[in-house]
Amino acid sequence: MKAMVVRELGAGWVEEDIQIADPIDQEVRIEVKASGLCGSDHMEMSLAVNYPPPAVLGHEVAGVVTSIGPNVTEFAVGDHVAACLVQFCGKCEQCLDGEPGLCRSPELTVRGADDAPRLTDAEGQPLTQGMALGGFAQEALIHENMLVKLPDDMPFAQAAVLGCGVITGTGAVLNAAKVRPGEDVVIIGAGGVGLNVVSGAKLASAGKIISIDVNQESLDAAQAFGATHTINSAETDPVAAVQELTGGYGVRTVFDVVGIGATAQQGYDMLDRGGTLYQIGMGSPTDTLDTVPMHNAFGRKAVQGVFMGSGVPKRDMAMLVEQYQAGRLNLDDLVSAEIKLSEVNQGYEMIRDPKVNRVVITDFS
Ligand code: CXF
Ligand code: ZN
Repeated sequence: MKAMVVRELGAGWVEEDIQIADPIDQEVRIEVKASGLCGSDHMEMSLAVNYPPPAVLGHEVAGVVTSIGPNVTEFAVGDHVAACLVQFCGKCEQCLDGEPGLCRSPELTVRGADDAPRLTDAEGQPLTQGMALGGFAQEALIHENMLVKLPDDMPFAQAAVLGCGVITGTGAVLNAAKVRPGEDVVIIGAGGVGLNVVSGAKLASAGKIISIDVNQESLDAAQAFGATHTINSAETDPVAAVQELTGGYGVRTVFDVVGIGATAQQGYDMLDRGGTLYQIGMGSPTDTLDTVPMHNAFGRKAVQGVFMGSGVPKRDMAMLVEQYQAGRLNLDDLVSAEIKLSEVNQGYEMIRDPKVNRVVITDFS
C-alpha cells in the first residue's frame, strides 16, 4: 500500500510502497478515508520528539474497517470509524476512574517487542507508527480502544478532525472547566484548537465568549465560530480589555491555547477570584508561570493542565458527532481544504496561512 514516510528529520514526507500486517489480538485494520494534517506531526517530522524515522505519521484518522483481530469485540468489517491518539488500557485505576488520558499502561495498545511490526518498508524493515495510528497511508492498523464507531452518514473528513483539535478544545470546556450556562470565558489563541474551545463554549451555552489573538483573521474566524467578543492583543492590553468587559472583575475561566509565559501570565491576571487558568497550548517547553502570590488563599485562583480534552474519547467523540449532525457543532469550516495523500508536503505549506484551519487528505489513490 501507499504511505507517506518520514525518512529523514526535517526533510518532509516521501511516497513509498509499504506493507501493513494482518490484525492480531484487539487490532482493527481500516481503509483510511480521511487523514488530517496536524502541527504535531509536522513537529515530529522535524524534531522526532517521540517517533523516530523512518515513520508513518498522521493521527487524525477516519475510515472503514476491513478486518479485525480475534479479540476485537466492538467493531465489525464495514463499520465506519474515527480514531483518537489517546492510548489507554481500560483496566487500570486511572482508566476505571474515567481518566484514560492518564492511563498507567498505554503501551497495551501497541505490539510488544516480540511481535512482528505493524508496518514494514519495501525491504522488510520496521517503520515507526506515529502515535500508534499512522494515518498518512492507504490503510492503518489500530487498537480498538483508540477507535470510535461512526454513523454511516457522517462525512469522513469532519470525523477525522474530531480526535485531535476538536476533542482537545471542546473537552477543555465540557470536561475540565465544566462551564455552566451564562458563565463568561476567555480563550487566548484563535488557531485550530482555540476555535474548538469557542465551539465548546457555545455548546455549553457560555455567556460572553471572549477570544484573544494577535492575528485579526484568526479573530474573524473565532467570531464566525461563535465568539461574542474579540480582542486583538497586538493592539490592546488584553487584561485591561477583559476587565472592562466584565465589570472590572475578570472571568472565572480562562483557556490558554498558546502556552507561552506571556499568555499564561495574561490569563492568570485576568482571572476573577476563584477562577482557573486552563493550560492547553504547549507553545514553549521552557517558559514558566511563577507569579502565584502566597496570599492566593484569598484569591483562590487555580492553574490546571488539560490534555486532549481530559475526557473519555470514545464517549466524547460520539457526543460530538451527534452535536455536528444536529447542527450545533461547526466542523465544516474546520476543513479548509481536501488534498491527495501524495500532497502532504504541500498541505503543510497550506496550513501556515492563518485563514486555513485544517487540511485533510481524502483522496488516497
Ligand atoms: C499532541 C499534543 C502534544 C503531545 C503530542 C500530541 N496532540 C495532538 O496533536
Ligand atoms: Zn494533533
